[in-house]
Amino acid sequence: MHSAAAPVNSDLDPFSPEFRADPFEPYTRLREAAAPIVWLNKYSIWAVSRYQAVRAVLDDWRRFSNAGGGGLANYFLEKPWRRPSLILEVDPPEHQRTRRVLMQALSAHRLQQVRVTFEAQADALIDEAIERGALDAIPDLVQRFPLTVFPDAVGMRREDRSPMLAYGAMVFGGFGPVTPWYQDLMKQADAVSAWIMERCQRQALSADGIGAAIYAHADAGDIEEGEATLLVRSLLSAGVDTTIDSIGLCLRCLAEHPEQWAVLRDNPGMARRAFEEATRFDSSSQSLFRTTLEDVDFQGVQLKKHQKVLVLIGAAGRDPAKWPQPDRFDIQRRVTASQIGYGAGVHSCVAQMMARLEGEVFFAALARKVQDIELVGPAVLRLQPGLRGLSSLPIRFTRKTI
Ligand code: OVV
Repeated sequence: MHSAAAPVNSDLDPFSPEFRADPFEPYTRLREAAAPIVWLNKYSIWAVSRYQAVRAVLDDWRRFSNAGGGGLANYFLEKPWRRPSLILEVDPPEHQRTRRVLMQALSAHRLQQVRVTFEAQADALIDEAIERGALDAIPDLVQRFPLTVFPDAVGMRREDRSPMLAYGAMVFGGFGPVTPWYQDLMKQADAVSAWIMERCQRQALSADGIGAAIYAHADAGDIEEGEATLLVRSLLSAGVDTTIDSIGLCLRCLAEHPEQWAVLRDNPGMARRAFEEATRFDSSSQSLFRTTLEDVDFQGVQLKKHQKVLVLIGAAGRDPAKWPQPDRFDIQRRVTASQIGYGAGVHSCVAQMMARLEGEVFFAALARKVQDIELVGPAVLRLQPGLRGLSSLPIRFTRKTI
């Protein structure tokens, strides 16, 4: 006679400033724990961190649901702060219907059409940055690129778009715990949400953008008009901060690894691979959530129905069981086929080809124009819950001659 072993548990707090300042050491401890899934005492949630276990959870949408919400909040038990996303926070079969619409709106043909304007914008911003001398690359360069090209491609009008960043902070901060910081942030929620929802309406969008392509599916009867509005909201929620932070972190990787920068600078055609490696090594999306739909036996560990599971894709990207020398940033590494930075399974990032296009275009332009990247001050990470990203990256570029 014996009872099941007590689950492995941990006091680590993945939302604490200490953890967020350096998640990679605690990731190692979690991966090396004696079980493939670990109970986090502070939040009463499970966490997976090994590559194989992360893939197993993400590939198992029948038991690990998205309908319980994209963050720590459990929508099976509590009311969401905004209407749940029609793509992120639903399961198949509903999910396929909305996913198909976004897939078509973000088609390869569309990406090919926008590439030249992305390139022109990257060229102009990088030229300006080189001319300025020392600058804070986050506000003065990196933020401006996705904040220009992505809403332009969606078909939003040109105006001060900073409410998009405020909204993104709420959406991604809202995936973490309710703290005084979060409650303070949410004081602007009504005003910022109203600003966003206005821009998601059909009449606010140009006739030839990604937004209009989504509304065309409403005209075709594939989705309701109101669903089109919410799918545009998904683009505005997930489409700007994610790439800003990933491009910012990739830029820091290159600045801190001059030998890798030299390889890229001499081969601008490697820009896509450099961004791909940064998306493994240090990406804006470090974690996501699933919620169990039933009691689950996960590789011998017993989970109960409606429990939250933190899926640490950032830890999976550093798993030595999957990646040789995982803590080396190496732009020659072949990452794409096993990339986990965009998630995996039915919910893997629907706009990942757009994200890759932005990264490729940005770093190819940088490689063509810049000789040296000099860090002129300390890089500063945001330590509040939300995406991983930099608030500051003081840098000086020197222009390539010939
Ligand atoms: C992947 C993601 C992140 C944040 C928001 C959404 C999706 C959304 O669909 O609203």
